Amino acid sequence: MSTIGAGDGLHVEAVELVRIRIPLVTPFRTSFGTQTERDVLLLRVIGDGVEGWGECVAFDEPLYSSEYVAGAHRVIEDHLLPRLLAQKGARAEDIARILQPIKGHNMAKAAVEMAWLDAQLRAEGQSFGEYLGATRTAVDCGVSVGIMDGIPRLLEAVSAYIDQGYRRIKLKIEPGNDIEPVRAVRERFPDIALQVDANTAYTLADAEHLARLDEYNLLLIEQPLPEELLVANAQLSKIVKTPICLDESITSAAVAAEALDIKACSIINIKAGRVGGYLEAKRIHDLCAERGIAVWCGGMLETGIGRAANVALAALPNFTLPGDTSASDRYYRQDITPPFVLDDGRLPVPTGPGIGVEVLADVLDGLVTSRQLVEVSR
Ligand code: OSB
Ligand code: MG
Repeated sequence: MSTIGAGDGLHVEAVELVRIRIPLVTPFRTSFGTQTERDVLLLRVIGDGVEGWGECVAFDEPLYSSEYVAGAHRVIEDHLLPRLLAQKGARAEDIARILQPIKGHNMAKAAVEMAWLDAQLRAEGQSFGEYLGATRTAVDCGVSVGIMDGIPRLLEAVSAYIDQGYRRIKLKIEPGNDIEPVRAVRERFPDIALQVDANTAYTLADAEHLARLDEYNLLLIEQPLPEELLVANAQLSKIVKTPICLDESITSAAVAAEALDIKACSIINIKAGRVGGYLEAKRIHDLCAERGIAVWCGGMLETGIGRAANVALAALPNFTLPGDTSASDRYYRQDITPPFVLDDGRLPVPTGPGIGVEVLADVLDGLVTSRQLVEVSR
């Protein structure tokens, strides 16, 4: 291993891996499964008189992508931290390069980079938003609505979110639960900003069926096809008029550039976890801004830790569509940070150093399922 960036970064004394179990306020059903709680891996980096937090967005099962929380935990412990801690004093900006020999595991890498970046920015007194280049003090918020048992319940849920002020509604769809729910929501709410997310549940053979969504004036169709199939998305967008937005498929700025080159999509959902960190997320934002492609900030049912960073990212200028950056109470009765509260359909961008929110130790303690301290030898 080479010695990169030795000396000018954070002097880490210890890293704690904290696992928590936190129940969702309501089950969240997508085309890939139903979530009723989150098993979240948090990283706490301690050094230079500060502590930094990172949140890993991987779920307990590899259903959204191939990563899952126990695997992320292992790869962080066995492969990522040893490489990173061998480079004394790495800066957050060096981490992607240091970890580049490790294939894949973007969510694990993103969690590590986030913790280092939070600690580094706290030590330097700068907020995530300021560091990333935020140009807004609050961000427009949408909400992702799971697949419901029947149209009446769906309309009730959508109506409640609209009453709370959400500026855009996203409906999760799957084969057999697509045209009818969209038609019902559009009929009841003719003017709302509405979009759908299939989480890879269709094939190109469904193109004509998906084209039936064109009459409902949707902002976009998110990830209709399997994640690896960029060319198929390009073909689909010739048949379906509604813009195709990619989520799962976009795993890096390089993949984003290729997807745009072949017109696989015309909008991108950016999730820092999926692309290996907030720095790569910013690169995708910048690339899309140059090419005139709108982006929006996705979500992975984050706690207040990940939410704080997401809201900062969503404050960058080319995040022109409302994000899945919903208020804390859409997910959790009691979050592990002070809650993010919707104000006129927006969330405020934290201004304090680092992610700008503090973890509520008492709440955290009540949710912990395991803690593991990795001490750094000097
Ligand atoms: O595909 O965007 C997705 C939640 C979990 C996994 C994948 C997705 C989602 C959401 C909700 O749609 C995002 C959120 O509100 O955090
Ligand atoms: Mg999605």
